[in-house]
Amino acid sequence: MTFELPPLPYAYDALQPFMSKETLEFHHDKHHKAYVDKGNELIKGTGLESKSLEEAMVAAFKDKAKAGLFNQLGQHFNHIHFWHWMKAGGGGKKIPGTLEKKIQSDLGGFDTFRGKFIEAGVTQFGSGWCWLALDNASGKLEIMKTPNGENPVAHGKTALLGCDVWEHSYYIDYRNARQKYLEAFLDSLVNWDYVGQLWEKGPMKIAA
Ligand code: MN3
Repeated sequence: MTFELPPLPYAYDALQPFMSKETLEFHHDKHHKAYVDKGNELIKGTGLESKSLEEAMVAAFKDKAKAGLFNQLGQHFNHIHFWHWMKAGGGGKKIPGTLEKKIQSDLGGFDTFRGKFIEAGVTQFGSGWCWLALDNASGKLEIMKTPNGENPVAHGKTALLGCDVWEHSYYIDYRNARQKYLEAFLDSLVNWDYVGQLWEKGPMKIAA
């Protein structure tokens, strides 16, 4: 398939003051677009062209010779969801349905989750992501961090919530204060309705 850059699901200035119009213009129009363009270029001739994004991404992750392609597809997948993981007036502790109880039983409650998620993001050395993931094998929630374009799906898990800790995601608004960005993400931006929808869908199992 030919990958396409989806439009932002809100206006470029919708997340201000927590994430600026300038950040979203660069992040969506330049960075996400580059992953889509490069992914479409690198997938040619690999035999993965007919696969879904998720299938091609997992297959590329398993083949070290396709590491360059994986980075682009992983980042395309991550950003498609990242835009939906935020909304104006988001954040806080209002977690939908059974997910709240699951966070309580598997992670020790919201405050512990919040602390561990921020810690994962702060301690991801260099570029990458921090995650709330569902381990498909154990059925347990876990906090993860991954480098570059990696994500829980590549590791056989389900991505429920991810935060981009590449500098391009926060440097315009927060400079080097990655922790302040992560706090703003959780306290004022997270779209828990979208996280709840992913949770209700259940394990994301991708056959490569
Ligand atoms: Mn990014």
